[in-house]
Amino acid sequence: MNWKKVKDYQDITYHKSNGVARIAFNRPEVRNAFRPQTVHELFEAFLDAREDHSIGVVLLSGEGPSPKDGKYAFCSGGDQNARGHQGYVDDEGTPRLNVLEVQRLIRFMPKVVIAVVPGWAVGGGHSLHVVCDLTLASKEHAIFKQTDADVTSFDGGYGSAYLAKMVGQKRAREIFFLGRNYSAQEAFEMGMVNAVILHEELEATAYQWAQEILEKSPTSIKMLKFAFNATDDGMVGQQVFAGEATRLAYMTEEAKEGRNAFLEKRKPDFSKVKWIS
Ligand code: S0N
Repeated sequence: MNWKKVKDYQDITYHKSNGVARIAFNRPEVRNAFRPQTVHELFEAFLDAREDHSIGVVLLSGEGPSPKDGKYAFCSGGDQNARGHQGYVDDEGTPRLNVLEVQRLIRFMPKVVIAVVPGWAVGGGHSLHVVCDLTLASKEHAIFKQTDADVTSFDGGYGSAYLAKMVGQKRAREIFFLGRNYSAQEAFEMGMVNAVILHEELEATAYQWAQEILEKSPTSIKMLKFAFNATDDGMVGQQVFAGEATRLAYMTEEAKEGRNAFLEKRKPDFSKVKWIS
């Protein structure tokens, strides 16, 4: 796969290879829980991947296993040690919930984001896998669990409402209200995991899925992602989809004429443009 490190981070790892970016939580000793520093780094890396025109697919995963007990994790959500009375407190004492900004970046970036789940996906970590476009899970080690109702820290956005679109209302309510553990196979059967993969093949399979996607037409993938999003994202979904439609319109002769006419201080001449139906 020949991953090249993009930058040294404290709480995440960030690599690129052949059109694919790989961003991974790197706090395996706390099951890859995120603190404000982690979220800040995640946001920066996702932004970089979004802006890099050579990147078409982003893999989001978790480093491991834990040096303490050998267990794997995707992410166990917000770091409960960093949680003060008002939220997750950063080094300057500011309470923050910026993980929702990372969710929106994943949701609205014009590239495919795949959650590669090697172990626990819990709480806000579960919500992150939900918001990714696809999820691949380790057959032996992935466990899906929602503890939000145990720790009074609930995701009332994509983590729950969008999950319900995926697995159905009854199942989503069960996941949140009971907070049980679900294996990769159970998560697959519910419709929130795309494939259950042997652990030792998980990373290579994710990379291969990414390469398959990269063979497709980038404009089609981008428009399809935003089309899939649009029905659930209301006016913002429409805005994102329509923004891409406008970008396509900019590429026409018609748009050139509109711009040139303004710059040349004349009436635009659209007479050559057909009213194609
Ligand atoms: C992950 C669990 C189930 C793993 O259990 P296991 O394998 O028995 O390991 P443990 O012994 O429990 O853990 C190993 C070590 O890791 C530490 N640790 C684990 N998780 C966390 C964590 N989240 N924060 C801090 N430390 C953690 C353990 O303490 C232990 O350390 P040592 O070895 O020193 O004892 C199990 O660990 C578990 O249930 N973890 C907690 C999961 C949890 O409740 N997470 C928070 C849930 N809530 C959110 O994430 C909300 C986040 C949020 O930002 C949000 C807010 C509003 C709207 C949206 C969101 C959103 O969801 O994004």
